[in-house]
Amino acid sequence: MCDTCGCNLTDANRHLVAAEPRETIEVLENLLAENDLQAMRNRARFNARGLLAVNLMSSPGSGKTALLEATIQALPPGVRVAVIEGDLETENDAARIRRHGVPAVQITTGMACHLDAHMVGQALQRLDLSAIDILFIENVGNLVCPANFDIGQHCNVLLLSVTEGDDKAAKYPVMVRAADAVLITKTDLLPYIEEFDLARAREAVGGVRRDVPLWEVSAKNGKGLARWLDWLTASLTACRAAPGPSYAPAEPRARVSAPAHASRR
Ligand SMILES: Nc1nc2c(ncn2[C@@H]2O[C@H](COP(=O)(O)OP(=O)(O)OP(=O)(O)O)[C@@H](O)[C@H]2O)c(=O)[nH]1
Ligand SMILES: [Mg+2]
Repeated sequence: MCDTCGCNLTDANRHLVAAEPRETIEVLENLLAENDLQAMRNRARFNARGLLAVNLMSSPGSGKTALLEATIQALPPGVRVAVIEGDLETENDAARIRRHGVPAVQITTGMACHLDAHMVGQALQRLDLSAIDILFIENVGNLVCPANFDIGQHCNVLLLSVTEGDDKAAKYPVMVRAADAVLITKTDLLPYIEEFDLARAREAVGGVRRDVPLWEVSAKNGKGLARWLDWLTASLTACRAAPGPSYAPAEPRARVSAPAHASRR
């Protein structure tokens, strides 16, 4: 499906890759290297402004936009927020965010199943970064590819909803490995979905990463949001305490590590 990350391989074109694997790998490596360079530029811009960039990842419909809407309403006054929305098509999610009086830029990726650093770099030109404390980037709904592309974010937040089943962390471990925090969403539906076992869901996450902070939240009834908001505001403080304009990660793909407070939870 995706134009750039290699997941567009099909039975019809697989022989091309098999015939020339080295060239294919080289092309993909070059694309990733270019992406990483742009991601560093994005991150340098964020650091120059002292803003925290949070990348939200999940499968389609897990509640990323709903969580953002609830977060916008619940954040302390004075924390200025903007959102970059990624979807294959439509302005729907950006429109939902703008209804809360928050600036939102919609990226429509067409065929691409993840955001890349160049897309985000272009979207940044439509935002006043000096007027933002936390920039949320809602990635395209997909439980694989978004984890592979650095877009300049400081932290990755993975959403797993109770409607998806409790085994997703085990089946899609790449996402868990990339996550700085995991949220189990739509917990207000737990009484109606007997098959979902919270303990099993936690075990599935813990089986991949023991140290990742994990909370249950409901955007609908607001339960669990307080811990998420605490983590966000503490992450903003930690991010601002890091070196500013001249900051650049030692390794191109390295993210600013999860704030120290996060791993203690
Ligand atoms: N009951 C309940 N429904 C929720 C909750 N969060 C989201 N939903 C519903 O789930 C559906 C999908 O929510 P979205 O916020 O659009 O999900 P998304 O992850 O942004 O979806 P994409 O952008 O398409 O990937 C909507 O009908 C929401 O109203 C929740 O906490 N509880
Ligand atoms: Mg959405």
